[in-house]
Amino acid sequence: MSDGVRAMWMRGGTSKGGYFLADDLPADVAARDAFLLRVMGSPDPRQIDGLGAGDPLTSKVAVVRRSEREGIDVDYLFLQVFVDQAIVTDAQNCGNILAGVGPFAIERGLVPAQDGVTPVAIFMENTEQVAVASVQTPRGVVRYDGDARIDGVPGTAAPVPLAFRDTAGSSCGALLPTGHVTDEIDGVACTLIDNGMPCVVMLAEDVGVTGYEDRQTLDADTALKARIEAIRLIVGPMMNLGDVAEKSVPKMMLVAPPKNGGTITVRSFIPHRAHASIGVLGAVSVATACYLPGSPAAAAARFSETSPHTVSVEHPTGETTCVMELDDGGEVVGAAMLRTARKLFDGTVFA
Ligand code: NQM
Repeated sequence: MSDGVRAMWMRGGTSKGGYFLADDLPADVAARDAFLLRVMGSPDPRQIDGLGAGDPLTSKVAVVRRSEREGIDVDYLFLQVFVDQAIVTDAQNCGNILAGVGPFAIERGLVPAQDGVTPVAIFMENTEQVAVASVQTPRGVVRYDGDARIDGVPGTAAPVPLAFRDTAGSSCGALLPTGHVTDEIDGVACTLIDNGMPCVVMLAEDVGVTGYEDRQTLDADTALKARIEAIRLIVGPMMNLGDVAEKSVPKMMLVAPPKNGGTITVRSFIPHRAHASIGVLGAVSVATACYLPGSPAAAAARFSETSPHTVSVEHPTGETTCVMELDDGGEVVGAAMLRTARKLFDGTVFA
């Protein structure tokens, strides 16, 4: 396709990508994916011929449409465009890119802005679940600047709180798809969990690292990567995800006790690159694992006595706070997170 397509580029949380109206993209999935590969410049480790920036965290797409569902404003389909393979997948959701969906939907006229804060109810097509984003709209205009700070992003911006409910089993059919809190895989105690994002949670020390390494060190550790990829390939079918060789899930989460006053430390692989921080729903899934007695995450977690429902997840560039909602039986039923988003450009992209 040589004709341009209307697109908005946005930072959503600690990720970045293209936001499209569904009607502006080819309806045929193969044509859409071919177009998006060209736009991002994939496959190529540098994505030099596109906008992708050579990192899975900046090679992301949101496809948004007005919703016809009761009580829902917009439907959001997340697409991960692989960097060095010609793959576009809808097999995972993304809570960071989600942070830009509300502002984008208002800017495109899909949701009327209120004076103050506009709640946007978003149906996440990948996992068929709902999130509510609260977008700052003083005098009916989306506001991007503000005082909210999230680690992994320089400076401050307008807050975009995200609320999730009932995300358990988003892709795996159950919070614990094997029915166990812990499964031993290749000699490593793992929790196979899905509270919005399929994740494999294990103690970092069980795979020979501390859990406090930086992203570059982890990315250079080919022996570690081979070890956790072997575990990932085994657990794919156990998590009802099938053969995951060419899928971006499950995410691999190496946990350790907190070092900076948080609840837990996480180094995540998504799945072949170390994450610069942590994914939103990935953090919610790890936070949920902290409440499962006997799990590796529970062993590493140090809960605050005064705020037992707050899980501060320490990651390579700071921390992410999840505010968890538990029922009377101590089960996690909801979570909220603070994100920010910023419009970077609005225009026409060519493939
Ligand atoms: O877990 C990266 C990100 C994500 C996903 C990834 C995310 C989430 O940081 O909800 O946000 O896990 O591939 O954007």
